[in-house]
Amino acid sequence: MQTAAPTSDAATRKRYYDTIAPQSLAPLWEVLKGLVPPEPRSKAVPHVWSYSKIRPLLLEAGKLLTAEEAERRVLVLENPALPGQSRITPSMYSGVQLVMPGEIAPAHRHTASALRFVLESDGGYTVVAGERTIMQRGDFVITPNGAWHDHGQEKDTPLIWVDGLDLHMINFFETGFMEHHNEKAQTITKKDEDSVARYGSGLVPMTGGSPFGMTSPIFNYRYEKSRAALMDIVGQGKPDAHLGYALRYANPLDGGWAMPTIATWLTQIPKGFETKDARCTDGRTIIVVEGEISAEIDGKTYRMGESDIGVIPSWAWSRIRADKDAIVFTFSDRAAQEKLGIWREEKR
Ligand code: 1HN
Repeated sequence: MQTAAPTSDAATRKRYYDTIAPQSLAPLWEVLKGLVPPEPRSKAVPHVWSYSKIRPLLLEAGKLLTAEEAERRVLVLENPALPGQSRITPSMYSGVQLVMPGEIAPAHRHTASALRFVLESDGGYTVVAGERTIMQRGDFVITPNGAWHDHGQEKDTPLIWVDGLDLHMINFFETGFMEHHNEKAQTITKKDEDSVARYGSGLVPMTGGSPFGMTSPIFNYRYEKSRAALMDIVGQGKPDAHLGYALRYANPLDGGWAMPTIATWLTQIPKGFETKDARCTDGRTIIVVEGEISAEIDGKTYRMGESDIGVIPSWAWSRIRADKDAIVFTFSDRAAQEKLGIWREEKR
């Protein structure tokens, strides 16, 4: 077969590109390789934030402005490769939020779904769609898309948690709406633990659908319960080679992920155990709840202790060794990727 000779030189092509540009036209062949890479090349980099560094800086912000002034008093966890974009990974927002004693973070609602993973709380609460839940360390709390939510602290200690939001997915699709409530705190219309009674005991209502569409009707997955379940399976059979002992948070109505876009799970890794190398297309944020781990991400080792937060970008090889018995909470954009049929993983 004969190979076709180039038919034009670079200067001629450049003149052609200049001709078509004013018509809002561009040559695909100049950009095709970048548009369709052979495998994911994340714009994010691995990173670990030490809670002992975050905490005093966050408390300093507590003296700088009120939760009401700020609307949400949060230090954004910015991926070092994506400064100024409020992204921990390209698709996910994350930050560390502080509510000071006596404060209320005012009620609002938006299209983005949010999760809270509680780091410090003595009596802090959030109200979601008229139901109040007291938050404790390790609780995984959901604000479903479109649900009114306000947070408060009536005790005299700071209330601190990690936020994870799908807002870059929402903004990518240009589907975001936001509204402020006309009251600082929404009216509580439900009994405490109403959702737990209806959905959280292996029973669900005989009639009616989910109050939150595709999001779990349980909006506080209490650490006390999750930890007890996890610890009950520890030592029963071998840990998963790539995860350790792992349980995922599930929507009791359909068994799927608790949130439509964000996947969440909890793992226990026994001291001395090291997971095997794996990589997957979801960008993951990990929070050490208990113990100490060494996370090896793309060949670099990061030591992490309690409340430290780490990010593992899409398609980065990683493995975790527990230096002390460890419990790790993870959230990622896997739930959205699975719905689109594009999630992939590779294991060694
Ligand atoms: C939000 O609503 C909260 O409700 C926290 O606590 C962080 C970041 C961006 C947009 C909305 C909250 C947020 C947020």
